[in-house]
Amino acid sequence: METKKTNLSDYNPDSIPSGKGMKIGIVTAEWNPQITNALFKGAYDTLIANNVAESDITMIHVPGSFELPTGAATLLNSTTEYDAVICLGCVIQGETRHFDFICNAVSNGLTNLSLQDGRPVIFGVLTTNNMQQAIDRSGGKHGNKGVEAAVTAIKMAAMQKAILR
Ligand code: RBF
Repeated sequence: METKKTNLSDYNPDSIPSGKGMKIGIVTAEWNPQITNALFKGAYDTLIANNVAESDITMIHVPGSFELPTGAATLLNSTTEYDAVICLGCVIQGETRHFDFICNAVSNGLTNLSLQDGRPVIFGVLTTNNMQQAIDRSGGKHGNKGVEAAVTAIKMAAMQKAILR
């Protein structure tokens, strides 16, 4: 069990189930693309490293983090039976109150969607004070939140497969 996380990319490969046969959707926001592309790479590589087949991963883009819940809902409502959807975004605190509105909307939206649908919708969104903090958490000194999001998706999908199917 994790009690303290020092690096977002740290996980024990032996402690997570195989992703073989899992269908995973990834929704990536286009705002702050240098960060969200790095989050995507972290998530994608982690899924592949844990036996999720390339053909079982679907990636879509949405304009900003605010649209992540709608992007995730679109995948969950499609004919493909996803086992989990990972949402990746980066919201950086600015001069306006947009930061709070966007962060609240996306966290509530993803939580509500996951509870309504029943399947895991993973919050892979960086909410930082500045660009440096985002760089540090998208493959920099604090690891990559995309890696953490992919590990969470596999763990949650495996938990549901064990109990529901
Ligand atoms: N989207 C993000 O994913 N990250 C941001 O840091 C971000 N900042 C924004 C700041 C302002 C002033 C505005 C207007 C939008 C921002 N968005 C951001 C985009 C937002 O998520 C959404 O795509 C748009 O508001 C839709 O028009």
